[in-house]
Amino acid sequence: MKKVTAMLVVLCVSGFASANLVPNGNFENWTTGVPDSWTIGGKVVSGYPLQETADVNEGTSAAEWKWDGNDNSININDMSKSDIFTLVSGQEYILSATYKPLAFTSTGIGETELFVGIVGSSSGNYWNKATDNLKLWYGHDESEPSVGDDYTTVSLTFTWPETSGAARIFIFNRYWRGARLLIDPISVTPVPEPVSLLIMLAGVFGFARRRW
Ligand SMILES: [Ca+2]
Repeated sequence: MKKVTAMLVVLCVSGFASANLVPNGNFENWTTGVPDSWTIGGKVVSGYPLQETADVNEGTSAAEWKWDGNDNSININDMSKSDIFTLVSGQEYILSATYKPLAFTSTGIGETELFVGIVGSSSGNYWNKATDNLKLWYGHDESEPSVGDDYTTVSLTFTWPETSGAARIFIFNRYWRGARLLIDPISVTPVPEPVSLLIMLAGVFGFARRRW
């Protein structure tokens, strides 16, 4: 019984921790070659992202992205973005992205960066300062993964500073031309408070006592 209870706790905690709020953030669902719940825009090359089913990090699909220019001068609302999800004011979250560089073309401009960030409904047309520094790939002169490396996860913890409501993930390219990478997945997960974790665990133990 102890073994079963321990298994239940592990399952429950891991299930809670993996509750990704980003719609189709794991890129598992596609319709006619387009990832569900994503609007593709900005300098993404026509036809991308592609569904990748052989080289995946989790599940059965990843998304292969390619850019042909710099998104710096483009209105953020025209860039690639997820469908909306809800964030709660004052709640702590983890923003995470797992990616794998496939190709790189130096622009000679200097640092090459791909950003993943969040924009809320009350923030208007600007990058949210709480999450704007999740850079997927800096380029050759940084100690970041480069072509040939396996999937790498980068993440940051933030507290949502805006009013509770709708938010979107934006993917933003800066100084990054002709480069390709796989992303699988992008996630936003709430950080469980110790109290709610204890209540959850107590519920699991109570359930185990009744059942066995
Ligand atoms: Ca996936």
